[in-house]
Amino acid sequence: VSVEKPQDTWLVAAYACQRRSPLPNNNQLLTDALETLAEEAHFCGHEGRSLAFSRASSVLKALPRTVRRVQELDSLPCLGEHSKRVIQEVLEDGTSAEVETIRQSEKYQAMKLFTKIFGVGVKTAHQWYQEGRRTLDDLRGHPAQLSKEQQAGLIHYEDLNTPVKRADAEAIGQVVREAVNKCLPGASVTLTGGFRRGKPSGHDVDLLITHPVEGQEAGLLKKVIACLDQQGFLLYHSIHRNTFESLEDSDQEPSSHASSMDQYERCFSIFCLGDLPGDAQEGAGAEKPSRVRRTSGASRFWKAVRVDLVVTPYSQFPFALLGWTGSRIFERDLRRFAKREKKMLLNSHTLYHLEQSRVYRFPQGIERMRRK
Ligand code: 8DG
Ligand code: MN
Ligand code: MN
Repeated sequence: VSVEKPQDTWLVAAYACQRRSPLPNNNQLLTDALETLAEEAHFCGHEGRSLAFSRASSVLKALPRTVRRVQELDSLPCLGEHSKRVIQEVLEDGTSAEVETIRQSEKYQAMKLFTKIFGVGVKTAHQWYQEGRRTLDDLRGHPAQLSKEQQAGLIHYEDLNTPVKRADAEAIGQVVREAVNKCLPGASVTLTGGFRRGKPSGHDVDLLITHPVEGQEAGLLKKVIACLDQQGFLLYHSIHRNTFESLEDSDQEPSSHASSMDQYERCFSIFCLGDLPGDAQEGAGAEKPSRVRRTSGASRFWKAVRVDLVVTPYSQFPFALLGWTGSRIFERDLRRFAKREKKMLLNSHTLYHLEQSRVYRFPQGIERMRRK
């Protein structure tokens, strides 16, 4: 909770899960600068440093007003010397020399370009950079060296780096809902990720699928994907198997490594979204441009959109929903808060008391959440 104190300073909680994170950002110039530094550190494999800059940015996003003087920051948590120095520079000069140097550097630009390809992480991007590659065309020349995922990422690079609007996300959610219900009546599809946080646009569409009868969800994803593929909705998909060891089957503590990856069965896909908003207004007489596969034609009525589909057993759904809603910093801090302050281990499957060795169940949890 952030409370405005009279003398122009703010009280902001140190854990992101303890403060309001409103959508309007009053300090975009400052958070952009800090996020460039976070990104650059990430590109160099300095995760601790990257996290520190991300946290600093997250704190500024919680402020109810634009920062004007660096003294206003004295009461704020998570702002290190380096962050404060950069903030001061931007406040005084409108820009930070360090940040500008990074943004103009060849390495940063190549890393940014490459990591924006679906299926490319920092490691691969860095390897390409070391090999002297700088442009997408440098990669297109050697398709055999790319994974299937990366090839799809390159083909649809522009679309996949165009923000997805909420209306498109809802439309895709509806298409998936229909396919899911054809395969398994009674199953539900929930839009999560940034859209669940209220963002008007995002980089992908995150959908959680479950069924109120535990166990019914087994095998569902494969059927749904087949159904969607048959209708021509999928430009790319890869299913990843569930590897979660149920806690009932093991008396070991859930693993506590910091990764945000969970073990639900999921599909990373690229949807072909036709019927873009606006088409509907063209009137009944207009030819309805339904989903079309990629063609070389000049005019396009479709767009490639990244979609994450995740299937969860009903009993774990509340944890999955919490874990997939984000933001990344919020999730990280929620887990850190659980561990440090509550001696609990939280992940996208479960909540576990470390000292009482107790697993928290959520039997009626979903119903209770729905009623709210
Ligand atoms: P955006 O798409 O609009 O850019 O933002 P977002 O929706 O917040 O980001 P995201 O990359 O789509 O991720 C949404 C949330 O899902 C994020 O908090 C992290 C979480 N998430 C993954 N992968 C995994 C995973 O494997 N397990 C869990 N538990 N969470 C994951 O992205
Ligand atoms: Mn998302
Ligand atoms: Mn996602």
